[in-house]
Amino acid sequence: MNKIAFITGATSGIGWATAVALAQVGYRIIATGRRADRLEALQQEITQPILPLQFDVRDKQAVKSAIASLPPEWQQIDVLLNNAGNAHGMGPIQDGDELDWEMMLDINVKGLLYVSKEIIPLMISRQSGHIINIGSVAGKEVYANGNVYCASKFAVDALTQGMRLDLNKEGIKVSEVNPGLVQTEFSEVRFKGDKERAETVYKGYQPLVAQDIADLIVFMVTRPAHVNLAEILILPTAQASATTVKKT
Ligand code: NDP
Ligand code: 8X3
Repeated sequence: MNKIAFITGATSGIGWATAVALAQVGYRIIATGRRADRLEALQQEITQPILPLQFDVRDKQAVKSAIASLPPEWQQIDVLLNNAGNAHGMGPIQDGDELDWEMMLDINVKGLLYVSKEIIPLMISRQSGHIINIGSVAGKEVYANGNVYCASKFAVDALTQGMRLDLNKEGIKVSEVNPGLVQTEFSEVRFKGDKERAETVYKGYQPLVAQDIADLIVFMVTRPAHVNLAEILILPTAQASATTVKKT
């Protein structure tokens, strides 16, 4: 196989696990994120060719120049995994912090757009490709105190539907994976490094792990050309909906 997957947020959690899993089934990996040391560590873990690209998805110019710098042999991207994202803070809307709001909208929504804008033309030129956006159960149901994070993931859901409509005639598959609670660095980031608070999110039930999502993505990208798993909600067995697990 000589396929290429471009993964945003490959330095941790779902993105890291998917980079490793896709490499194991033969993909060459373009791994992106802000943390250079993590990109180096990922390179050590993967035996397939891997190209690290360090940029912040909020920085439009950095996104453009990183993708423009791809050597010709790395430009035939088969899979784009739009995964980079996080929640920042959790609380009632009236107590919301504008910087947190900006981070979530700039990273989860605008960052996804900036990266997609640079990669879609490469896919259109080949009339082929598969874009997988990581949404969330929080993009399907709003939970108390989730307000702006949920809004960012509702936006990912709308963008996925829009991309699928617009890119269908270009031979590009567009899919969305909507996980429930997955134990990653997600809660640590949400609670600004408070590990104890982050751990309480996963106490008393078995959450998903990043590998569960990676396994699903491997399944999605290995379906025949005529099959698109357009949207998948994947929950821990212990979670019935976005609202039934206490998050703090
Ligand atoms: P992690 O915190 O473990 O990983 C987040 C990844 O996003 C990191 O690789 C991080 O890289 C990257 N990232 C964050 N901000 C930026 C930025 N400004 N520029 C570039 N990269 C960035 O969390 P998860 O693996 O859990 O999250 C991955 C995706 O899954 C997110 O979109 C999240 O919303 C979604 N999700 C997570 C769920 C969960 O319960 N964990 C459930 C449903 C959806 P770096 O810091 O190196 O830049
Ligand atoms: C992450 C899952 O339920 O904490 O998207 O919002 S949740």
